[in-house]
Amino acid sequence: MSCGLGHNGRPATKHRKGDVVSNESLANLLKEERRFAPPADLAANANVTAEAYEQAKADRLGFWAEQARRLSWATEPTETLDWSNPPFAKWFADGRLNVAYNCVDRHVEAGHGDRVAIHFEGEPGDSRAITYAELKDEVSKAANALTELGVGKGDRVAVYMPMIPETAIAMLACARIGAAHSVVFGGFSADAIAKRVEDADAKVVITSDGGYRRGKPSALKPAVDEAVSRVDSVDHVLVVRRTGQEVAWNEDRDLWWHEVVERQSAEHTPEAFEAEQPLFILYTSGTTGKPKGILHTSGGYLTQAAYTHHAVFDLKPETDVYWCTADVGWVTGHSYIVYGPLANGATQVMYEGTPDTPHQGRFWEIVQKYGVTILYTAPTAIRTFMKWGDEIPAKFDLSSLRVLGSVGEPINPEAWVWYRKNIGGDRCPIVDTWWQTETGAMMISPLPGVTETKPGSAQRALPGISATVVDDEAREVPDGGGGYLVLTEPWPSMLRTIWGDDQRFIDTYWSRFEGKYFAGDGAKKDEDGDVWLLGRVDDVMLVSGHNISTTEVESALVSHPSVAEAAVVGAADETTGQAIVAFVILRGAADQSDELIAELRNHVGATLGPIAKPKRVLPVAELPKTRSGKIMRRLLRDVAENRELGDVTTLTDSSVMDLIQTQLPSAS
Ligand code: 6R9
Repeated sequence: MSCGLGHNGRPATKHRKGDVVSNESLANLLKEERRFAPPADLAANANVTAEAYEQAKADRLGFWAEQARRLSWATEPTETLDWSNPPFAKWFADGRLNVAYNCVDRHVEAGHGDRVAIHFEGEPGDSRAITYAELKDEVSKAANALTELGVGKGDRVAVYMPMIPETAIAMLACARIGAAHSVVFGGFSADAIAKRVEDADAKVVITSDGGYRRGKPSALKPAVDEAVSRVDSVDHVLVVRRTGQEVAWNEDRDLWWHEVVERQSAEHTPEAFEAEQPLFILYTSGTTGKPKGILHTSGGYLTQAAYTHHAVFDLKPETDVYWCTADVGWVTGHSYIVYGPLANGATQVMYEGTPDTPHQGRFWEIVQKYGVTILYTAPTAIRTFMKWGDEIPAKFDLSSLRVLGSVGEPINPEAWVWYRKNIGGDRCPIVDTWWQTETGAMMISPLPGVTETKPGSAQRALPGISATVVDDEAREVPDGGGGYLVLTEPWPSMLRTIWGDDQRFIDTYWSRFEGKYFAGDGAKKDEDGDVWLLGRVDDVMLVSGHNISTTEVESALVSHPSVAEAAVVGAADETTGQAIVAFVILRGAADQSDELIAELRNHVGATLGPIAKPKRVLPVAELPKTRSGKIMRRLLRDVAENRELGDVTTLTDSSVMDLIQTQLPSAS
């Protein structure tokens, strides 16, 4: 029977971890027919209409030059893009601006000083509203404090913080004085901090005593103490008091934020820097080896962060209450908590804690309390809410919501539909936004007032962005084909390099397909030309010569009523090259029987075709995830192949792997 899979007619080619897979299109399996038109009232008043695509197509650089005018420049740029030395781009190179001024001061000058910038909600229930005028004072004081500590233009500052307003203030203070921040996820180990501080050669680390997680204070400073003891570059550690827990103190090095920052003047004149002034470094772990310090600069980055936040969320700063549930330590927090929303003068919610503290309705209670209108979260969270049950969000008033966003992984169609129905009241459009740390801002996404959406597809490159899908020989695939996602033109918020390693920047992103940026994701185009993301190419499975996407098999599993979450990997197999091994979290009531396992295998076979039927289905209680909620399939592959586990330092909770291993029948 035909199951929609291509076959290269040869035995399975060797497939090693990290290889770019084979010479055949990625599988194109899942059929999704549901469609949702944009709500008429939203479409009628949308910030961006279909015309934007036309305008950007006719004159891409002119389009971006126009978007750059959303910002306030001390010197307006006359050049848009300098691509004379690819892949090293310069955007708006002769323009000068101050990023913090754009995110804070200009809103106060425009008469919006009383508008709330941040509604902070602490996990224990404490809350704080910070207006733009107050934010300006706080950022100015922190900028003065950093200057006093000897930090200046071109220096690096590491930030290791919980989700509290001081984190955004610290980032903006760095931007204000031209220092680059390097935010390290609060929760990474001392070793991970040390590597990042050392690589960036940071002078100062900003941290806190701790933050609240799962109902108790969780310490942060001890990890910084240990990390800093191993590196030479750090002169000072500035410590915010959040939990009041006891901390070790080094008199020569440590300073309390409330002592040093609070006594500063709230006056600080922002200096204008060139558009290509480094704004931040953010490390991505990559699959192997040393973390890559992704470098972003100022003018182009802020232009695209602000434009996409305006266009994709249809933000109306006077009336919307926006909430992005990401951690600031992830790029999503940089672009869509700090820079995009604040550049646009948004009012937003910032929440410190976890979604199940003190109860599983916490997110919905927050939506109700603040009247959140735009919610941006991740598929991992949505699947968790599905697992907890429809009755939990149903207890809260979610009628204020009008746009829902998703980011971080492909969203399974079933999770998409659940999100729309149970959170969005069947009325809110969902924007599934594809982008990366490296792209700096959203690249592929529906527009809420324009696009007829399809569950599971990020659909179309945003205005001004050029993306496509190519085969192994860099040829664009026709509609209906699959292959590799590439970006074919430079974009304003693109990474400028890997910090300290230009060659690695070229090798990693620009060498696979000449003249194109290789994103590392598999993708397909449907018959309408819309893009579907299929997961990381490193994770693609090769079974008897067929390339099979992890995403599609996982989505098929999640579409079964007994499965809450699934992660599939290809494990070495003597007969088929790789065999599909599925790890599944069953829904509350589901009984873990041999019959159910057989039913799940058959369900995948029936949905996608027999070749995609998992060889093994292993029920587990948890899946290994990064702090941004991505499943770490390589660790599951290690389990499935009976290997010692690789690097677990970027896991949220490393005990998950012990749990999985002890639960499994011998994995041979
Ligand atoms: C923003 C962010 C980037 C990788 C990316 C892709 C996956 C993110 C996605 C998505 C499908 C989406 N990804 N958004 N896949 N649909 N809407 O997540 O950055 O942490 O660097 O990860 O995440 O695989 O290549 P980052």
